[in-house]
Amino acid sequence: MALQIDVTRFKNLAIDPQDDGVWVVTLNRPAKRNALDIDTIEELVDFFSAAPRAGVRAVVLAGAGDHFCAGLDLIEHHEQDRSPADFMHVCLRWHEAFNKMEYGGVPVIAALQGAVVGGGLELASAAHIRVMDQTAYFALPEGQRGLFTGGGATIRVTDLVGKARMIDMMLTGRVYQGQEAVDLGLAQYIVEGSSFEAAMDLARKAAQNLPLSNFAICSAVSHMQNMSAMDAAYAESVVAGVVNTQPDARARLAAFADKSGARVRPNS
Ligand code: 1HE
Repeated sequence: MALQIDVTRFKNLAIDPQDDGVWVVTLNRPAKRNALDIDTIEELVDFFSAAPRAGVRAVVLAGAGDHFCAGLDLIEHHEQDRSPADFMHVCLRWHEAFNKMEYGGVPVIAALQGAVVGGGLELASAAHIRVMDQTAYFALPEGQRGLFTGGGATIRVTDLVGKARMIDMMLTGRVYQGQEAVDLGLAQYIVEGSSFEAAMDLARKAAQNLPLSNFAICSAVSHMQNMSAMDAAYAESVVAGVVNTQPDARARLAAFADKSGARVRPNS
């Protein structure tokens, strides 16, 4: 039986399950520009730990207000005057949350607007697809604040933009926006209107895939990046063995064979 997610237990996230299996998860502290305090991180761990076993077919991750996320809650960090060990444990909780997102097997589509900065960019980069609107901008201001990234940017943002750009962003606080951000790989889509509506369209499309296919796409690809090419090829064959023989795929294959299944065509 599927796990139940009690949406009323979330305070900093607004969680809205929709009929088609797409769940909208909204960072909901717009007055604080959705800065990530420790309670928000725990709620992300909670939701993304449960989602793969709760029948969630896809997630749209959004931020309330004009900004997606301002990163680490600098006020909380300042007030708590943490020890090195304390902050290491904070970072480990961030990694727990973001790894659950990236490796959980449920497609996560981030809808971006305004600031996607510091830990906000670390959060966005753990999503599988990023959609930005015309207001969205990306930066890593940690260097200017006397800080360093602790939520996985050294891995995920470097994967997206490459080592030289990553170091430049950190050293100089360089801001990327608009089409240039897409060209660099910080987002896959830029839209004229609402990034939320565009992310919903993509999520509904992904949710029509069989869950086991999506599980493989949204966990195996990331795991395989961590393996040697030899091991990744072996793991790929094992995953394909399971996914490509799933009984639920037979109807889709039959539709292709009897020519009722959709063909792949270029965009008109
Ligand atoms: C915050 C935060 C925050 C806003 N922590 N409270 N991140 C940063 O360095 C980004 C810091 N934030 C900003 O540069 C700006 O706030 C924004 C560009 C995001 C938005 O600007 P604006 O003019 O709309 O808002 P504001 O007036 O600066 O802030 C509004 C409120 O949000 C204000 O609180 P108020 O109670 O005085 O009204 C701000 O204090 C609050 N706020 N951002 C806490 N980040 C695991 S390591 C990760 C390392 C990092 O992420 S470093 C953080 C990088």
